[in-house]
Amino acid sequence: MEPNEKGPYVLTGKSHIAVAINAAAKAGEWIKSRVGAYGKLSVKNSDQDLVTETDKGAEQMIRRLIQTHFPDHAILGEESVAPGEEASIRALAEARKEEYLWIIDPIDGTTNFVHGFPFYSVSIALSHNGEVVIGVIYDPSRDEMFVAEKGKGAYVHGARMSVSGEARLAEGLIAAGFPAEENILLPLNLKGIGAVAPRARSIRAGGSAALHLAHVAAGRLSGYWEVGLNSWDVAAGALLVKESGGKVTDTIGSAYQLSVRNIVATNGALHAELLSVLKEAEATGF
Ligand code: 2AM
Ligand code: CA
Repeated sequence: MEPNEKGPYVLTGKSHIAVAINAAAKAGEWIKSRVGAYGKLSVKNSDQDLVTETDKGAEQMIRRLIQTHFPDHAILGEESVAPGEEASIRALAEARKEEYLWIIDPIDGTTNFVHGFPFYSVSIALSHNGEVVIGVIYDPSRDEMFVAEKGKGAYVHGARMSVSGEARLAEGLIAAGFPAEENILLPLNLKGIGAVAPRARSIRAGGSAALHLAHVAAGRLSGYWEVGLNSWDVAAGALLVKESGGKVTDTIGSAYQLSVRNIVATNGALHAELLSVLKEAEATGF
């Protein structure tokens, strides 16, 4: 290389993706060791909206690991934002102006974690100028690390993932959610479930948005939708699905971006059909 053609100089450079994987693995192992011993349990908005000392400890662990390597990057983590929809929207609106923003859900599926039901995950995304470029989701119960980098595909255990091939809802295994907020969000999602269940092959609701998205990416679910989520529930999973060849929009079909709270992620083939059933049922949340 000629002296005037030098690439960027990186001192002890550890890649973004390596740091994300390392943080998810370390936090996930620790979280798993705390099942049944999660520390103090508190409620946030309602009796259904839980947080434990383990959620907070895991977020601190992930923050420290990221800050060690990238002290200039901004970090948005679920447990550092006040509870409630308005606070979440405000926190994201401020944070998304940052060039590099890490978006963390230390435990996605806290209710499952508290009960010892093995369906929870660590979700870590990195956005660059508002676009997700790295998504990592770790499932400690199955020791599965789902990894995606924009433009480079998505992988689980080093194997390339691709979405499933079912072309019709009638052949699809579709996941949904039962949100903690019971006045608006729970009834809306129940309305959607009522409409989709008779048309799909079957419905599942595992209780972790991030893991649902990882399973759509891996071709184990045909699709997933849920109304009323936050950026940290879906940022990493949205990239996993896209890089596996799937489609991610909001519930009225607009392209995914960080502020999307009502998400639809599918194998692409049955996306339009799922959107139209939700629309017909008036279950889009718009
Ligand atoms: P959590 O465990 O990180 O809270 C289940 O329906 C999904 O909704 C989970 O991914 C869960 O993530 C998320 N969730 C639970 N309570 C929520 C709330 N009050 N607002 C938004 N998402 C919530
Ligand atoms: Ca969480």
